[in-house]
Amino acid sequence: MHLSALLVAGALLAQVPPRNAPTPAEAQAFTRKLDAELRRLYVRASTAEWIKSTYITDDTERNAAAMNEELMGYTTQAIKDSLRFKGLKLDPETERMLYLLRVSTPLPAPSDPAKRAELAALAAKLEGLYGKGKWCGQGYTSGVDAEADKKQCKTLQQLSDVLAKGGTYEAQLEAWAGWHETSKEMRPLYERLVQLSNEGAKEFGAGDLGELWRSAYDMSPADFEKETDRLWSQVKPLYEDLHCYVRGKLSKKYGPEKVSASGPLPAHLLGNMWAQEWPNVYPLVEPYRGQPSLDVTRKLKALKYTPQKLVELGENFFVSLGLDKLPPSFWKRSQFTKPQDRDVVCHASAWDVTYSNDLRIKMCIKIDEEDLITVHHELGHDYYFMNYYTKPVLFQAGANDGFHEAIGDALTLSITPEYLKQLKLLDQLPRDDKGLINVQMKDALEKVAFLPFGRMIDQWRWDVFSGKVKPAQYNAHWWALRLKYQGIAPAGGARGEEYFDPGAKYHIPANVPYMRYFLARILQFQFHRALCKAAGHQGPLHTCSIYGNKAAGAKLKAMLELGASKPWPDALEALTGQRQLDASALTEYFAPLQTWLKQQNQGQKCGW
Ligand code: X8Z
Ligand code: ZN
Repeated sequence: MHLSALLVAGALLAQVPPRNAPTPAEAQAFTRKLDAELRRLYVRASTAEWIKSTYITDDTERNAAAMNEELMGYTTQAIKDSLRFKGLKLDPETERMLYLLRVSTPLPAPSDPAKRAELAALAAKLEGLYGKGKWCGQGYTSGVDAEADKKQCKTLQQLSDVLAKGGTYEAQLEAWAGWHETSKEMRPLYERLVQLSNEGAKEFGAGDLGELWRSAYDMSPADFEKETDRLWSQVKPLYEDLHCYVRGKLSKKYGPEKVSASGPLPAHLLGNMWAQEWPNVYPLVEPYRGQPSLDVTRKLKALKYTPQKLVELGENFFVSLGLDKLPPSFWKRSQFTKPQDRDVVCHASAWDVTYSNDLRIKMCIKIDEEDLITVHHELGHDYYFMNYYTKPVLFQAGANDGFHEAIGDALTLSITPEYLKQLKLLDQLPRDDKGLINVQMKDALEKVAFLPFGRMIDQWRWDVFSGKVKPAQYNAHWWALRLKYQGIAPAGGARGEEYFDPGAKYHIPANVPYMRYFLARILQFQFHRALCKAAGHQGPLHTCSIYGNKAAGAKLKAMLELGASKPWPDALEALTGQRQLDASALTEYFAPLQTWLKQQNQGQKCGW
């Protein structure tokens, strides 16, 4: 045949698709069916998950694993089927659903049914181990009377209380070390989870699970990693200033032989099991004595706040912005307090169990300032759910997962001393610049101290999933990153590989990706700045409260309603006018404190 005739035939072939070639219409039909099937499976899985988390037994664990197994099997197959539509010109909605399908699960399963079942069982078991975790100490267990032993054993809450109160160096070390005993038995299970979920990730077309997780941000995995580094470098100087100042105070209290004036901070002395947020050391580091008290916890207790009342206070904030009240079912179905008669997962979470405004929170609420903040955080999730539940299930998610974590937190930035005084949770307002520095110090201990922790957790997992770090280096690498990012080290020298310290943090055994919290710590200030602008706020950012402002509420609602239907830069732009993540709102907010810290640290050799 003549060459030009061949070309013509080729061109004709290109125009007329082969009979079974996929079409855009088929892709649309595929996503419609996908939505219906996923909805059915999500509801079953999350119902079983709710029951398991509020009542941990072998039976509820097995039941939840079975439901997850089914969902995982369906997802793996659906992703494979969807590959038929790759390269086709699709409408944006269909295209986005197929994209979201691929990144919808943090735990991708291999298609081998036996491996899938094993992975589902492992995941349920690991979270259960964390939820049931107790430290029984040496000499605590009789081994005869299980009930009596249980009473002697200490829960995470009890051990955390020891750290929060900040007793002796030794008492805190004992509580810290005790909790870090509980995760030892997770190690072999976690190792297997890494193997199996990595196999799953490869079947999803990713190099490893870390890469799949980094694919969920509307940019390449490599670009996302660069973004997290860029953001960290924006806030690192502020963290180092805070670290330096706090170290000086700790060194003074415990002595330079226990806390060196130039080295890392001992991991057990920051008032928190993971040294992730430090507000509990506020009394130790308070910049100025003699200013009005900022002790909200004392007031909450004095005013006889109940868990229910704390949640109502949170709801009231959202309602003040013009958002709806929570549905009556929320109040019936939520778990606010720890049941006495059974093991539950106390780590706070928010749910829409049936993807239809079936909102709940699950917490073991304590009456203190920490949980006042956490209640707002969880309600932020529920208000996101409330505003997008009519969408296809794959769009029932945050613009990215960092957005979801940032909503409630952004509102807590409006919990100013003025707002607290209105609620009688503070007697007096800070009087002057000194009072302001006190307030900022307290905020920074929560928000700024968290940043390196938020950045490092998934660095560890990325390195584990990629194989860069082998099981024999799990613990060593964990502490290398804790040192690098947080400037924190375990007391008493290196922790060997007989420990599995990552497992002592909920999100590792529960397999919840963590970079979302790092993003959220930054995004919440970006949201706050935009909401304050919408509210017409004038003056420094740290003086703004959007409480009661309907214009700010309308802006927020417009973003919530999008769910995950658009790439996150679109959602960010709708609220802030910016298409990039930007930590400048955070540094702007803390500008007065940073200036003050620099003065205080003069002459010190900061860093570690
Ligand atoms: O896990 C949570 C929430 C549930 S999404 C309570 N947070 C992270 C943590 O506790 O480690 C909120 C702050 C960071
Ligand atoms: Zn959250």
